[in-house]
Amino acid sequence: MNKSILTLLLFFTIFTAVGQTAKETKVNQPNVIYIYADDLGYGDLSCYGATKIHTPNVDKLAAAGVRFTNGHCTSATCTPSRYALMTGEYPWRKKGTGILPGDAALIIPTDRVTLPNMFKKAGYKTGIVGKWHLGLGNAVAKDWNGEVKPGPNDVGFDYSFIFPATADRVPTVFLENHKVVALEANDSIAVDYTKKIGNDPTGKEHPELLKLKSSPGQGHDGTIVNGIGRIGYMSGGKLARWVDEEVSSTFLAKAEGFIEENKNRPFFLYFAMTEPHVPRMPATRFKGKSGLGLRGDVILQLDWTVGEIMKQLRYLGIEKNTIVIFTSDNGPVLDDGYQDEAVAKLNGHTPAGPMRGGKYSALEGGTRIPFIVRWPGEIKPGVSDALVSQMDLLASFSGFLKQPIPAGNASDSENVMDALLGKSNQGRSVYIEQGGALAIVKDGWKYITPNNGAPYDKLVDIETGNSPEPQLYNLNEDIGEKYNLAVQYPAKVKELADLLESIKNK
Ligand code: NG6
Ligand code: CA
Repeated sequence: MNKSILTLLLFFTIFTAVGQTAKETKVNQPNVIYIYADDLGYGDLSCYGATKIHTPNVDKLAAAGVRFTNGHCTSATCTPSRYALMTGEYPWRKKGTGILPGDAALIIPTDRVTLPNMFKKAGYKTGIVGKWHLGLGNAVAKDWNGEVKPGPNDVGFDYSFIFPATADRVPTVFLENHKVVALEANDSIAVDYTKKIGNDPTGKEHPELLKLKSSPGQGHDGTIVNGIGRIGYMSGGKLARWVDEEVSSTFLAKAEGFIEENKNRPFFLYFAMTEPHVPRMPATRFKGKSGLGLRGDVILQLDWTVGEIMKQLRYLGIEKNTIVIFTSDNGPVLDDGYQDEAVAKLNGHTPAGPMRGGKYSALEGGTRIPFIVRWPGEIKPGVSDALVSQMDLLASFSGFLKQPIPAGNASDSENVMDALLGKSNQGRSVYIEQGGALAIVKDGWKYITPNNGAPYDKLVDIETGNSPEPQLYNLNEDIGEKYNLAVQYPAKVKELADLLESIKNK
């Protein structure tokens, strides 16, 4: 064999080996897209039994993946659930993890293992597009006109395109990699949650200017932006303010941009949608389409958006190599502060499905939400009743990607990867749910700690699960938590109360 043939052979061998590694890496490092709905209930999707609304795109995800009937967020509101998703820790262990105002400081530690920095360490490109609601900067007082940090890019995201808090809270602007998008130099932004600033009319002073009226007694009467009263006050940044009807398509475009840019390497995308959180302001083409009012319309918008992402994955040829997880940050609510006819046009729809309670509640409707995992070729489609939590994604993917978690980090997160991939019916065995009160679930038994909070939240028309008496439910037989068995089973109550205490003190 002469020299040049040898060189050629050698080159060919190396080339093939490299090719194989690349392919192997792909199988071992699938892309992960985590789609997070905001306030979507267990019963809000047709694949979870809804008959008054049709969500064909999410249904397709479910039909091709595992649909969990016992999937959970940690908490019945947004910030704590997102805190747990990021850190792998129960949010109630840390003070200040309740619903944050739009000017709050960052509550995720920058020196700890997080879901995105774990992916990053494993070689992934990481991005977040959508609702953040975990605070920005080091303090409440901050300059919104420079780089607003620390923020998502300091806790593990290579790329971020977010809004700071909720769609109903100021500042109503997007930040891309910590900078307010489209901010003009001569129109600086200021934000205040204690008093009115600037000259913009507020909902309180000028209700006649509102295109969406706030519900009596539910605030939302601060600065008016785009005809909608917000929580909090802002001035300046006129060009930077979003138009609610365009928020969803803006997020979609940014998510698609991130996927396109990273299609050739493993990526993790946290796509935090704003639907169906208030204010519900769908794009024109979805208005009136659901027959259930604006809340139904934005669920159709959400479903369509999920379909667009799936279409892009197919188009790019990375569908098989991408795990898509779809879930929600807390249970459903109808009237959450605006007169948007969510109640009047409900038409028999049951947002929490068979569950009692909803957003803000320690009852199952608060934290049992849609949870779907899809990975074509790797996951056998089916329905699973394994108990899984969003908080478990950190330990599960760390195990899967062989990224050990240093002690003292993500200590409440459990590796339930086999359950997530539908290979096992065994999820976690014990779980703590956070409404106003804490509740603990084990072997289908649920104990809600006694407390003196109001049993019913009149403003949002939701049972909170609060009671001065201990509550014990057998979820296996009574998913609707109708029969309190605490008096019949005192030993069970004690066992669960003790277990809860020991987990709290761990
Ligand atoms: C509540 C708001 C509600 C919503 C919620 C946060 C009032 C009366 N209600 O305080 O409208 O913004 O906070 O929702 O202000 S979450 O999904 O982000 O947790
Ligand atoms: Ca929410």
